[in-house]
Amino acid sequence: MKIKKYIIIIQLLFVGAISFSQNPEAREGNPDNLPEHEYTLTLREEMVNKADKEVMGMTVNGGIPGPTLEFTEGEYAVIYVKNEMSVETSIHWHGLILPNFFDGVPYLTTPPIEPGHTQKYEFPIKQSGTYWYHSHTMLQEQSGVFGSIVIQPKEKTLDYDKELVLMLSDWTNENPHNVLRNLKRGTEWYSIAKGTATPLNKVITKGALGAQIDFWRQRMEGADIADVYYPAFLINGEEKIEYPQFKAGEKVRLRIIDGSASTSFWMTFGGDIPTLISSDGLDVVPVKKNKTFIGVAETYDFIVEIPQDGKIEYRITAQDGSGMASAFLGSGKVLEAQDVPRPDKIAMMQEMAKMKMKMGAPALKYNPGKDERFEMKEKYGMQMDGMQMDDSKMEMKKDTMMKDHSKMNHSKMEMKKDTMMMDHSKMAMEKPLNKDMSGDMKIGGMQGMDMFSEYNYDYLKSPEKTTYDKDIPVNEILLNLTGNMNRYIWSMNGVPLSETDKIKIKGGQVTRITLNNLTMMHHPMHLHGHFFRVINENGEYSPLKHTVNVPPMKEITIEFYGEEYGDWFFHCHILYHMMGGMARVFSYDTPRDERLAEYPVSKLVKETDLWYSWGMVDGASHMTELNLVTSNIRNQFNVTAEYGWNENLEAEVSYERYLFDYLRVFGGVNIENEMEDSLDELNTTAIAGIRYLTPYLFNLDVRIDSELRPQLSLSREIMIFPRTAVFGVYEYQADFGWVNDIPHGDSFEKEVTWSLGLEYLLSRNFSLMGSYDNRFGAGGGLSIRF
Ligand SMILES: [Cu+2]
Repeated sequence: MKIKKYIIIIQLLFVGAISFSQNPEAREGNPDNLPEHEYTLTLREEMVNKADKEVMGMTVNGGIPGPTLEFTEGEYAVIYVKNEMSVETSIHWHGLILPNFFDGVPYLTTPPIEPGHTQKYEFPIKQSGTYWYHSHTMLQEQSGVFGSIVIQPKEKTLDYDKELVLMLSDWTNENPHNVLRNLKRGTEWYSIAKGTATPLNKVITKGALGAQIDFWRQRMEGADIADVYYPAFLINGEEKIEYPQFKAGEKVRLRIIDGSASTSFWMTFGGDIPTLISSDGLDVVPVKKNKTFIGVAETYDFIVEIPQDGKIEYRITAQDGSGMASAFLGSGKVLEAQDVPRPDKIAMMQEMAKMKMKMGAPALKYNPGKDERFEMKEKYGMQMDGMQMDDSKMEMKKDTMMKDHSKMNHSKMEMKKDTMMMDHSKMAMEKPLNKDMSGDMKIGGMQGMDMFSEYNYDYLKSPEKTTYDKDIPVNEILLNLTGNMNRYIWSMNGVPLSETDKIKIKGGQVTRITLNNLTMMHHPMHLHGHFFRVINENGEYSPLKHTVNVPPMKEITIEFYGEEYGDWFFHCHILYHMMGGMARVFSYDTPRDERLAEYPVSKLVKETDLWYSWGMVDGASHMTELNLVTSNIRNQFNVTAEYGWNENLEAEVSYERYLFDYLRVFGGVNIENEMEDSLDELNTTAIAGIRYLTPYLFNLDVRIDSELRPQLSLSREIMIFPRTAVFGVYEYQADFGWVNDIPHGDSFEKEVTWSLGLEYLLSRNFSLMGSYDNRFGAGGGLSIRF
């Protein structure tokens, strides 16, 4: 019923969009004199105590999370946002259908809020449900700028007594900008701190060396689930929180919002199985469901009944098993929520290797202007070859599958859904069944295909049909989700936001987007200002959502009817992925709002291509070394200097340009001592060459210097034990006497340099190291990262 209303409203809006598209301002204000509901949000930088530490956070009205904004459908929201911080900010109203100008993406739709300024947002409330707000300025949401929005329907349709907002979040004691810098430099520290690192000894113990080598061949370290280390996960700002006010027999509507910067959770409930009633603010066909996944920025509403004999534990477990938080509803003895086991990353890697997944789709293409979306989809991801099978094996296969599913699920219904999901997932099943039945297929392959089926959305069914009229033209868009863990660049179709134009969409059309995830990570994709259908097994009753989680190596199709105007942001809601470039602007190609004249969208785009700098100093008994790197998406500057106490020196400054993920060209200057163990003569040469990350993750450097001496070097680092890495460098330089005089009788001179060492990570910034270098000898000391 409500959805029908909603569709009528947006259809009216569409008519409005046509008549007013030349003047968006005409669509704003409160011409119908709706009852106004006013709030003021004050943003401050202040010390907060979370995870047992006082650190600087960003609060809304003094808290993290900020206050709940409560409205009733049909009201007119007037919200003043006061920026008392030292940096500019913004607020986005996540999931609300509102005039483009108030969507709150700075420089795209809305001016940023300068320090000391107050911005007024105003819009009619046209929907009901559970939503939220957060800063859309860089990583401020991670620091605490978020809160919930609850909109009551005009007439209550669901039966419950009380309600409670549960705002989920992840908390770091680090400055979020520093977190991103650490991700860019590729330190292993976060996975060590989380206890999710998979060093070589663990891989070998589990018999997964073959899979590991297969991953390395594709330039992947392993199956990764989450990147950032968080000392705490929070529910309404606490790791454990009690709600004793609920009495036995009361039905409580839980409004759950994942306001995390980068953490998705498994939610489990103690006591009776709760009823899921709504997703992303909109009602769904009620379904009894306990263990439920919530992706970053999604919202789910459940109704629980407080038991006679205890309190319900509502638990969130971080997707990678690195932590949890609980809320308790009611009083008395605890009815514990089910444990969610930590995912086995090594087993995942083994499964993926068996599935012959083709990884390593470029996050950064050589020519971003060239349309290679379809080639990319064909070439990477799930491979069809070698996945055929004969009939008898197929039977056995199905059997195994069924058994596996019944183990996992509790009802025949769910089992059916999972099987359906496999059909949807575009992979092996259909093709071998319909076509060539010869060949073989490994059992593991099939089990592997199941790996991410627990993330399907088939339990979400809209109470009303959500299909569009068949006569409406459809615009198909393919977006491969791409990423590079080594450099922490995230993109779509191999093109980060900074290297692309807006994607044009049209009013009066259905835009159908295929999201094809070619990475090892989940991406919760959010479209501003629209609800889209997430096509699932419910067909015409597929649910409407504003955020959809796309699991690794899976494909999901969404579609929406264009009835807006202006530009709308579409991005991964893992903030660090968005800031790494996984974002697009969908544009109705209507005139830009004049109020944005001073706020070019290029500023927003540049924020996804910032320069990050890091460095390292080693002080050891045989040598000292300095490394400095400054890098953005395409460019990098490097300074390295090694000095042996035995008076050997090599220093180098270089600039490199990334042609694509793995290949860069570079030029620079190198200084070396001429004679061994003597600094009397230093030789300065210009250098130029290429650097390439090879399959199996070796860094290859091929160069020539101004004395026309070619040189080749290879280096590699491998985590062999928890916290312990081995590293090696081999360098071969030849001199054919093209410039230099070489001793009579020789046709060339060679110089071989090599070193081999061990590093033990003490903390994020400190390591113990020991190495042998054929120039400097053996020794040990301390490494400091900064
Ligand atoms: Cu992402």
